[in-house]
Amino acid sequence: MSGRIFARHAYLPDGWAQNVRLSWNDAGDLTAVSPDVQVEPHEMQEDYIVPGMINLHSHAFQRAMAGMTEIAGEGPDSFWTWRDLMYRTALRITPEQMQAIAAQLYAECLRHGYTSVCEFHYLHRAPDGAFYANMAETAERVIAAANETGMGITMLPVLYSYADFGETALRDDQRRFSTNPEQILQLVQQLESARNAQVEVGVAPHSLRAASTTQIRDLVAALPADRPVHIHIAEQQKEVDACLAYSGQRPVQLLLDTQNIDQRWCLVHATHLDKAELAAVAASRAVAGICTTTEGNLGDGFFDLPDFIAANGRFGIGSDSHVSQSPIEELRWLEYGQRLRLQGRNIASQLGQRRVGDYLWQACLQGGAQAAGRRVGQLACGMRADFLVLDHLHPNLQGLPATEVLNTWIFAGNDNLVRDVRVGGRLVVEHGRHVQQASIQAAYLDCMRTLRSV
Ligand code: NGQ
Ligand code: ZN
Repeated sequence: MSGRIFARHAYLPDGWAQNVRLSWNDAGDLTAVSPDVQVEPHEMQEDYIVPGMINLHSHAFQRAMAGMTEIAGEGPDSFWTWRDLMYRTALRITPEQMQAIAAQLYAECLRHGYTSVCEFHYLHRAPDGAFYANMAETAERVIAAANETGMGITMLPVLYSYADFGETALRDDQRRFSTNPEQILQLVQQLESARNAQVEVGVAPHSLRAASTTQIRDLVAALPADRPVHIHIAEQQKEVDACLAYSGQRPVQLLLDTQNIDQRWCLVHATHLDKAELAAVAASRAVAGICTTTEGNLGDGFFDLPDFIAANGRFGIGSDSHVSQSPIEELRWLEYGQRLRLQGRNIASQLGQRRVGDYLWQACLQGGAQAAGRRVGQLACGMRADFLVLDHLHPNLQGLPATEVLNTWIFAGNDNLVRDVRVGGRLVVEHGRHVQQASIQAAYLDCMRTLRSV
């Protein structure tokens, strides 16, 4: 439904503007963004409106195990021991559960300020390793959850053919992920009819471990040119070592050498980069997909944010394994990780933007929008009407100059300051609650009861 709203302060591409009217059409696209206008009688009015954030990396099913792997095992725990536990969960999820978990997750993400997600989806097959009668069954379930909750989505069917470098055969517990490039292209084809202003479809070779460089080249070459391509890269030191042993090159080096890396690419994690790789990724205009809370949870290491910013690198944030559903926590950790690592302060900033919160929100909107391949991330004509109304009555925000709003929201306190959320103009969160919260939560709890009972 078309609509409009008046904001005393709205965060536009150039920063805060005053007395802004936002208008959108039936399709959910902004048709006018006009600053310095007079409020009209009976017009809907708000204090602070900001663009919704893009969550550029998600494995929705992992929401069901968040918090369940924080128990020390017999030997030293690591990313790899966590992965074994994650595979156990992955083997049990039914398509119905997939949808219930994704809907709960997306409703939570919306409530915290994400309005788009890039879903790195690899649970394609049934638990016995056979495809479902409908090959796109699980991908369609995730898209249905996005549509149900109002979340904008970029569905990325994942190419997963091998267990490790050198085309090692898949492990038995990876059987649900098994795909080749032809199958991924078939999935993309099948999902074509789901595409609209809310739904885009790209692809994701899982990693250089799980897909060969030839496969990746073939897949990307066969994909329509404007579609996003995401890949996990250099998340763990062990992966870097294995890549060196296999190819003589580090993962990012190998990727840059064998693929045409440009702005359609999102390099997820990109944690372990040497200086040359960092400069090359920045120059490629690809987006680095940083998932701070998951990277912290899994003990990955630090992304070299200051050098990447200095090289004009593009980046965004993702909640990945969903130990957090809040962009605020993601950004706070992103900055605090750097402060702890470097024993300094106010790291994420640039000459033109000294305010860390503003710099991070803006940079991640741009990087996230590019990674999503959708018209999102800014309040401007022709873009999706995806925005957040912040709670101006909260003591942290009441009477606050707009210039302090993002820093205060991101760095002070823990209350959720997102009051209302609109995606494509549609009201999906009102007074802090998702409009379908009760039914979404009931289905999720039902699903969790079943999952926990086994
Ligand atoms: C994933 N997650 O695909 O869910 C991965 C683990 C892997 C993260 N990298 C599996 N955080 O990398 O092999
Ligand atoms: Zn991931």
